[in-house]
Parts: sequence; structure tokens; C-alpha cells
Amino acid sequence: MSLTFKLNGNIKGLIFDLDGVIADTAHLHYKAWSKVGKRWGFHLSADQNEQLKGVSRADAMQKIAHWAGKNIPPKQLDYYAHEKNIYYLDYCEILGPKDILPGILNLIQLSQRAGLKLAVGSASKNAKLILEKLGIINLFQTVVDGNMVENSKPHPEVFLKAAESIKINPEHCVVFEDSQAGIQAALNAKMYAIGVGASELFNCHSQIQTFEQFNLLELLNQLNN
Ligand code: B16
Ligand code: MG
Repeated sequence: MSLTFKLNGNIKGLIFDLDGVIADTAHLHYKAWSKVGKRWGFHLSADQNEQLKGVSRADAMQKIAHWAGKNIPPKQLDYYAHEKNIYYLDYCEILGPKDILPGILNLIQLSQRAGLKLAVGSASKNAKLILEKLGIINLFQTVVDGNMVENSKPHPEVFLKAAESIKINPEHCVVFEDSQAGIQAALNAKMYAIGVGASELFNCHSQIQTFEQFNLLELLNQLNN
């Protein structure tokens, strides 16, 4: 994948991942998976958790069972994944506007003023619920979540559906992602990929640690000519 990729024309749409980009829910997923792992006497390391970011619940469950050396029948794995979601939703009870990551609201306001379309593309089946809790679901023209796709990231489906829904060609879209699987999904969708967070992300076009460092006008100037 070429890193000299340039948008074919103007930026018209921004697509945001949810967990780890709009809100810091990644540690809640980690806590919930760890609780499931502990039932088998398995400790999920921070490095392993990193590899679960952007990965669907079912795929994450399979990875954990593999790491734990467990050979568990599919139905039972479904049950454990369901249990993880109960823990996760319980931890999410306290989520509210205070949990929106710094700089996001400012970026949304600026983007609206610049006439950009805004979408969410998340692997999470809980994405809409979380966005409602954060009080920002209405700021996005569309939310494509894990219930609406057949293929998980790094497959581009979630971002292509988001672009289709806001009626913007993929080559006019910028994706913000905190996971390696998500960066690859954006590249596979032929979109401009911006990595978010402190973890090293390979192959993204650029990376920011937080949105407080991000300058939309600079990006528009850089890419819109
Ligand atoms: P759920 P994102 C992803 O969300 C998370 O990064 C990942 O850790 C989680 O396993 C996945 O959603 C599925 O979430 O269990 O809520 O359906 O980063 O793509 O917004
Ligand atoms: Mg994420």
C-alpha cells in the first residue's frame, strides 16, 4: 500500500472509529475480557489486548481462547462472548459526555462549519448505545456498527458502508483509527488513514496522539490541492 496516497480531490467526509478514538472505552473492553480470561486462570496481557482493538467480539473471543490454550466448542465460546458483553455494558453504565476524548467536539464543530459530512465506522455492536450515552449520536450523519457488517476490520466493509451512506466517494474520505486492523481497513477502502493514540500504528498516513494536536485546516490545506 503506497504511503504517497493522495486524496483524489477535496476531503468531503470524515469517518471516526469509536472505541479509542471518540471515547476511551478500550480499557473497559480490556477489563471485561480480563474477567472472562480469569475464569480460565488466564491473564490477558496489555500487548495481547492491543491486538484485540478494532477486532469483532466473536473474533476477539477466539483469539483469547487460542492464547489461553483452550479448545472450546463454538456454542460455549458464544456464551463466554455474551458474558463478556454483560460485564462490558455494566462498566459502560457510568459513561457520559465527560468521557468524550479531548478535542473531538471541537473538531466536529469545525468540520460542520467546513461543510464536511461526518460518520462513525465501528466494529462494536454497542456503538449506537455508547454514542447515545455520550450525547453525540445526532452529530453524525450516519453510524455504521458491528451489527451492520459481515466482515470485520481489516476488511474495508465498515468504512465503505459509512462512505456510501454519507454519499461520499471513498477517495474523498479521511478515517481516524486507533487500531492496526482499522488502519488496514481504511487503506483497503482506499481512504486516507490517520492513526490516533500513543501506540505505534504502522502504514497510517499520519498519526496524532490526541485530537488536541490535530489541525483540521492544516490537513485541508495539505490535501485539498
Ligand atoms: P462489541 P471500534 C471495537 O470498536 C473495539 O475496538 C474492540 O475492542 C471490540 O472488541 C469491538 O469493537 C467489538 O465491540 O463487543 O462492543 O461489539 O474500535 O471498532 O469502535
Ligand atoms: Mg478503536
